[in-house]
Amino acid sequence: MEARPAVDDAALGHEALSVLDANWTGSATVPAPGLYPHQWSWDSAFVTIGLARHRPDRARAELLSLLEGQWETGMLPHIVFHTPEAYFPGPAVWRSQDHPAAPRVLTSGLTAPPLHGLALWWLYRHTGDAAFVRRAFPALAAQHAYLAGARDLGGVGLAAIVHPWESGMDDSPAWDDALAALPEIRYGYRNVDLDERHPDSDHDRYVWLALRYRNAGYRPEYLRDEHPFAIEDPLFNGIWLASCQALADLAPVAGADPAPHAEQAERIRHALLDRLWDGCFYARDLRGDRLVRICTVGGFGPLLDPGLPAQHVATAVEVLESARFMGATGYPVPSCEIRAVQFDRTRYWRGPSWVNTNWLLRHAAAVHGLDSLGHQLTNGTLRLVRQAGFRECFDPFDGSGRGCRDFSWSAALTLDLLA
Ligand code: 9WN
Repeated sequence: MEARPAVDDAALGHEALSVLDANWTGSATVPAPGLYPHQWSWDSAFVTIGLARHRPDRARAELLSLLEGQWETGMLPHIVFHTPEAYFPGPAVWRSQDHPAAPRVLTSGLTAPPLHGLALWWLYRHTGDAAFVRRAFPALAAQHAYLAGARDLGGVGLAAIVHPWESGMDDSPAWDDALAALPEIRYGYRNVDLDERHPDSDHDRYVWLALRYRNAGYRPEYLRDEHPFAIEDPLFNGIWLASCQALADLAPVAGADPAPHAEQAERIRHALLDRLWDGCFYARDLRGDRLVRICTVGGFGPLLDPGLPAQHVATAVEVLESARFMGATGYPVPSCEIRAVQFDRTRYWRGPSWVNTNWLLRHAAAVHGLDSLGHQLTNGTLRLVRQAGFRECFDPFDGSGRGCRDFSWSAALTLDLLA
């Protein structure tokens, strides 16, 4: 485990801001230098949240620059390519410029967890900037309308992800079976970028799925009728619900009607409980028509909902604090339950702890007044970054850093945790 000199709160905050300054390109914050040289959607929402108190101007600019990538359909893409920096899968894969609804800036054709409503709410809470709310609100309402229209593939009020990349938890074991059910694909090349990021994952199928969707013109009808990967994920939908509630709260500031946003949140809550709950929240594979019975950190996403019934909160928190998750590791929160055969403490979303999911759960703890859980999450996360730096993720047992260094959301959310 790497040893770092002891850092006090002020020094840690200062380091976090330096990382974010270094990762700021002049128009957006890249998730990490080198490895992720463009603007990623939910990363930007986390950066907005982290900068809200410290650099509100940059937080606003971050969100606006992401919104430049929004399609006329309302879809907010998972990557916006502001520069020609090499990255795979880049613009040549997505070909957004061929789509009539795409913006001028090049983007991917997939979306990402819709955290932006919550980020806007966070920014308003810390700045009171009503003019900015009025400016950004319509775009986020359109994003939600896109999800409710084009992505409710199960027809019950949840948004389906159509690619593992849309989940933000790319190689989570929750997608293994759905990926294994796809035809075997051999493009006959190895992609250096993807190999470095995920040495053992099934990249050919990832790329095949993306190309199928692109070749179908990114049409919602194709997603509904033909696309072979469609999953209702509790983290994606828990985040969406929180953002719907955020828009309901912000609607009066924006001069809009809160009712449709509050109703959307209700619909998501009922569907989460009806479709994804069975002792904890699981993902549902719409193509295999079954619950994916592996409990991952994503299963705690619905805790972001202040309206989640008390007995569901209590049961989910019991699982979270048990020896399946935080109760067994020295650090919060492993990305997959440790008793699962797929658990691997070294591989991205198959075991390691992440600052962003820790932060989301810490927010959820605050929403439900769970102070001791909130303190554990805050202190455990700060211990990770104090010891190992702003790494992409961390070994949940010994706290050592994994993935890339100087990772933006690790720095941004540390700023928030220190406040
Ligand atoms: C693919 C940028 C992104 C995050 C995701 C994380 C990882 C990319 C990858 O990096 O995804 O989009 O190469 O695996 O899983 O959550 O947004 O930081």
